[in-house]
Amino acid sequence: MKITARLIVSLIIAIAAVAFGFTYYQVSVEEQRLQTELSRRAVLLGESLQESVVPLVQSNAQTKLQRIVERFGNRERLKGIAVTDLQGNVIVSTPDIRSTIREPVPQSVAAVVEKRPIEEFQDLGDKKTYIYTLPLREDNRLFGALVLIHDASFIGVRLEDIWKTNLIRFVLLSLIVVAITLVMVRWSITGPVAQMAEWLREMRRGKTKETPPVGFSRGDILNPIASEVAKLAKSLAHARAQAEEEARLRMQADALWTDQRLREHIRHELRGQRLFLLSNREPYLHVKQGRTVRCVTPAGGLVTALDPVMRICDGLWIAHGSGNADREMVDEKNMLRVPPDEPAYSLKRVWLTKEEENGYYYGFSNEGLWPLCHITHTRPTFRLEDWVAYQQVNQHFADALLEEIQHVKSPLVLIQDYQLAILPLLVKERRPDARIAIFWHIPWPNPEAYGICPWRAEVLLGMLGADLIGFHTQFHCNNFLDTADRFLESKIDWEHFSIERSGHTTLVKPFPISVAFTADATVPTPEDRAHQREEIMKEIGMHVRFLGVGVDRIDYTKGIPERFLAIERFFEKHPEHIGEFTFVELAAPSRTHIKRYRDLVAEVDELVERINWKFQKKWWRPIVYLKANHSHEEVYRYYRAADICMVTSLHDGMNLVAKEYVASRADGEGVLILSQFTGASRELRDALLVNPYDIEETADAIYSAVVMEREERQERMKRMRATVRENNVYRWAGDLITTLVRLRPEPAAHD
Ligand code: ADQ
Repeated sequence: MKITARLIVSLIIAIAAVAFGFTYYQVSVEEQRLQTELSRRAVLLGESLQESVVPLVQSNAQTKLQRIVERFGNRERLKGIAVTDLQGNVIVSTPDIRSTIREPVPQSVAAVVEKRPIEEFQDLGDKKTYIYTLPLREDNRLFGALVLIHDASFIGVRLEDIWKTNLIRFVLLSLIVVAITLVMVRWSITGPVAQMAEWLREMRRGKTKETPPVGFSRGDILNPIASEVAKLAKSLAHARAQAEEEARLRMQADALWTDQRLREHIRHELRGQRLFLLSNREPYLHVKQGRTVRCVTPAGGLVTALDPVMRICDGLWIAHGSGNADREMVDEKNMLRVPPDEPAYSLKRVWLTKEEENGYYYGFSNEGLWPLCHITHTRPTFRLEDWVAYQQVNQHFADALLEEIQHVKSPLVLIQDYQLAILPLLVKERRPDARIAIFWHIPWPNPEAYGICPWRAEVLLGMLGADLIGFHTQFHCNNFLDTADRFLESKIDWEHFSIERSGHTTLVKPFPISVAFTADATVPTPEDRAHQREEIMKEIGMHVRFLGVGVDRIDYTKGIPERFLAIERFFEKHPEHIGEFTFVELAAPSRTHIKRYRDLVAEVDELVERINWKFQKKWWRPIVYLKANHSHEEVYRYYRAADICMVTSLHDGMNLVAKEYVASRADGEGVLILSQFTGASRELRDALLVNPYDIEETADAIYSAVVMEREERQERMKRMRATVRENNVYRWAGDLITTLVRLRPEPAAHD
C-alpha cells in the first residue's frame, strides 16, 4: 500500500474510533435524559390523577372514572391510562389500549404488592412504551393501581437521529481530512520528492544545473536530505566537470594546460628538486595599514603562474623586500614562509638602500635598459653610478642565492627579467653546476639599437651566464642572437638557437607568456551582459552605443597619446558617431620618480582635456580617463562591458591586456584593436592589427570595429580565445621549467 493510502486509512480509522466513542457517549446521555424526562412527566401526571381517582374507585363510580381517564388520556406522548383493582383487573381504561392490555396487569399486581410505583419499558405491539404504575392509596389503604402508558418510541427515533447526524459528520470530516492530507502530502512530501527525483534524473543525464529546484525547501522535513543531496549533486557535477575536463585534455593531447596539469607536470619533472626563483618584485609584500600589517599579492601573470609551481616544490623565491612592513615579518635569515594562510614555500627578502634602489631600479633598469629595449624613441640614459648600483644589487641577489644553494647539487635557478640581467653570470661563476634560466619580459632590440649601451658586452655576458634565455617571441630570440654575434666572440648555432662561448652553451628560446585562462567561465546571459553594461554606463555617467576600453600602466611604450589621437581622428572622420562612442581608459600611474613618466602623465592629462573639450556635449564626452590602479575585478568588469579594447603599444614584449580582454569575453563578443609591435600580435592574428604611429590607420580600425558584422566579430573572437586558451600561462610556466630541468648540468667547480 502506498504511504498516502496508509496514512489516509490510519487517519480514517482514528477518526471513526473517535466519532463512534463520542456518539455512543452522546446517545447514552441523551437516552438517559429522555427517559428521566418521561419518568418525571409520568410521576407528575400520576400524582395529580391519584387524588381524583381514589374517591371514585372507593365509590365505584365507573362512569366518572371513565370520563376522567379519557380526559387525561389524550396528553402528549401518553398512549393510554388504565385503573385496576387490587388484583390487577382493569376497572376502566382509555379505549386505545383496551385491546392491547393484558389482565391481570402484572405491573399493577407488582405495584400493589410492593406498595411503590413501578416503572418499565416494554414493547407493546410494534412500539416501545414506558409504563408507570402507581399504587392507589389513601391513609395507607390500597384500592388498586393507576397504569400510565407512554409512547417511548420517540426516544429511539431521537437516538437514531444522533447516530445518523454523527455518521454524516464523520463522512464529511473524513473527506476533509483525506483532502487536506492528500494536498499536504503532495505539497510537502511527494511533490518535492518527485521534483528531487526528476532533478536527480536530469542531473544524472548531465542536463541540469547544480542548484536544486526551489520546491525542495517546501518539504522542510526533507531539508536535511535536500541539503545532503544538493552537496552530493555538487560533487557529482564537479567530478563530472573534472572528468569532462580530463577527457577534453586527453582529446586535445598536449593542447590545454591547467593549474592542475601544471602541478602534476612539475611534480613529475622536478622529482623532489627545489626551484630557486629570483625576481625584483616579490609575490607577497607586507604593508602597514594603520596599526595592522596587511599582506598584499601583486596581481599579474608571473605570480599566478609561478606561485603554484613554488608551492609544489617547496621552492625559494628571492626578491626585493619593498613593502613598508616587510622587515617586521622575516626571521634572522630574512626569510618567511608564504602564502601566509597556507605556508608552502619560502620567500627571502633582499634589502636595498635608497641609493641602490634609485640606481638599480629607477636608473639603470628603467631609464637605461627599458628604453634601450623598447624602440619608442625615448632616449635611454646611462649613468655610471646607476650601472654600479645595478651591479651591486645583482650581487646582493647572487649572495642571497649562493648562501641558500651551497649544499644543493645542480640547483635549478629561474631568474626573472631585465632588472637581474647580469645575475646569471654572477651565479654561474661560483656555481657552474647550477642550471640557470633567465626570462626576459620585455623586447630585445636589434643590434644597432642595443649597441648604444655603454655596458653592452657586460650585460650580454651577464645574461649568457644562463643556460637558457627565454623571450616572448622568436623575433626577440633572433635579435638576441644577432646582438651576441655582433658584440661578442661567440659561436652562434642558428639551427639549435644557442650561443657557445668559452665552453659554455646558452639555449635561446621563445616562451610566450599569457594569462590564466583554461575552461570557459559560465557564459553570461544577454540579460546579465546588459545589466553589467548598464552598471558601467551608470558609473561613467553616460549611455552610449559603443564602449571602448584601454588598460595600461602610464608608460610611454604603451602608446596612450597615439591612441587618444586616433580617437580624435575617428570622430573627425565619422562625426555621426559623436555621442555614440566613448572610450574608457583605466590608467595606472607608474615609475613616477622618473621625470619622463611625470611628463607623460601631464601630456596625457592635457591631451584628454583638449580632445574632450573639442567634442564633448552636455551629457557626453569622448574619453573617460580613470587614472588609478584598479582592482583585477574592476578591470575585468570593464573588459566584459566593452565592445572594443585598444592596445596601441609602440613596442611591447607581449602585452597581457590583449590576452586578458580575449580571456574575459566568455560571451564571444568584442573586437580587439592591437598594435603590430606587441608580442601578442604574433599570436592574436584575428585582432585588428594596427601601426599605432599611423593615426589614420588606427582611427579606421576603430571605425571597422564599430561597423563590424556580428558574425565576423564572433568568428574572430572565437579563434583568438582558442589561441589564448591553448597558450595560457600554465603552458608558459610548464614549458619554461621543463626546458630548464632537462638541461644537462655542467660539472661543479670542485668536481
Ligand atoms: P607590463 O609592461 O606591465 O608588463 P602588460 O603585459 O600589459 O604590461 O601587463 C600589465 C598588467 O597590469 C595587466 O595584467 C593589466 O591588467 C594590469 N594593469 C594595467 N593597467 C592597470 C590599471 N590601471 N589598473 C589595474 N591593473 C592594470 C611587462 C612587459 C609586457 C609583458 C609583461 C609580462 O612590458 O610586454 O607582457 O611584462 O611578461
